[in-house]
Amino acid sequence: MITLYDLAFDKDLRPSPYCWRAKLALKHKGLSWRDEPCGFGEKQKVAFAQSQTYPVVHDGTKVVKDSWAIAQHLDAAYPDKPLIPDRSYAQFVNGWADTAINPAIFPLVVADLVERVRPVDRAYIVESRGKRLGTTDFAGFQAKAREKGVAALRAALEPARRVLKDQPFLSGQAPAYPDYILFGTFLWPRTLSKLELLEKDDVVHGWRERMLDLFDGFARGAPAA
Ligand SMILES: N[C@@H](CCC(=O)N[C@@H](CS)C(=O)NCC(=O)O)C(=O)O
Repeated sequence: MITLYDLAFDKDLRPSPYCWRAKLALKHKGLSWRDEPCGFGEKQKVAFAQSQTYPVVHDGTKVVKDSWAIAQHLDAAYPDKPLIPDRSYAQFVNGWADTAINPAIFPLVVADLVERVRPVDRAYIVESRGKRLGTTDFAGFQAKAREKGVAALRAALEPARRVLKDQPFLSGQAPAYPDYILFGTFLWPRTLSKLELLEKDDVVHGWRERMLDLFDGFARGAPAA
């Protein structure tokens, strides 16, 4: 039995890009799991894993924290349908999404994010994200960020665009972990915000639609703002 500790917002929204990576990786393997929703203030639920963040996976006797480690664990424990056929490529996409794409999206949806946490988590998120941004005027910060930030994000996606001009998925003819990494990143704003990040004629938009269709529309059907 696999248990996934997934970050939960108000109305059971599940925006975490890293938790999405783990859920999509489990789906790719055809594995089912027990869902354990956790708020920001419920870190005691993952204390057994010495984790301060979600996702955490408890698989039999194995406890794994961090989405990258979870993907590697799944490939080691369930070798059918590899998630990471090319480690260097997947690691590059992981680092690119974490350091270039996620930080480009965060300012664009930060007010939507703060608004949608569980009420009990509000004070924590205002303090922690306020410290990160240097202001608690999240609406003002988000509005200003959107003026140039959407175009900047689209420009930052160019490496993916170049791959997706030649093939349907970042991983080739079929999706694998590099696709789940970037797609998880898009599910984060999709879950929290009405803001459209991509133009319809962008090949990245077409790819995102294909990803939304995977696993019988698993991600498409998830609750969103
Ligand atoms: N490197 C970690 C990052 C996980 C992470 O930062 N998760 C966020 C949610 S998106 C979290 O749990 N944050 C807890 C907090 O901010 O208190 C991974 O890949 O799993």
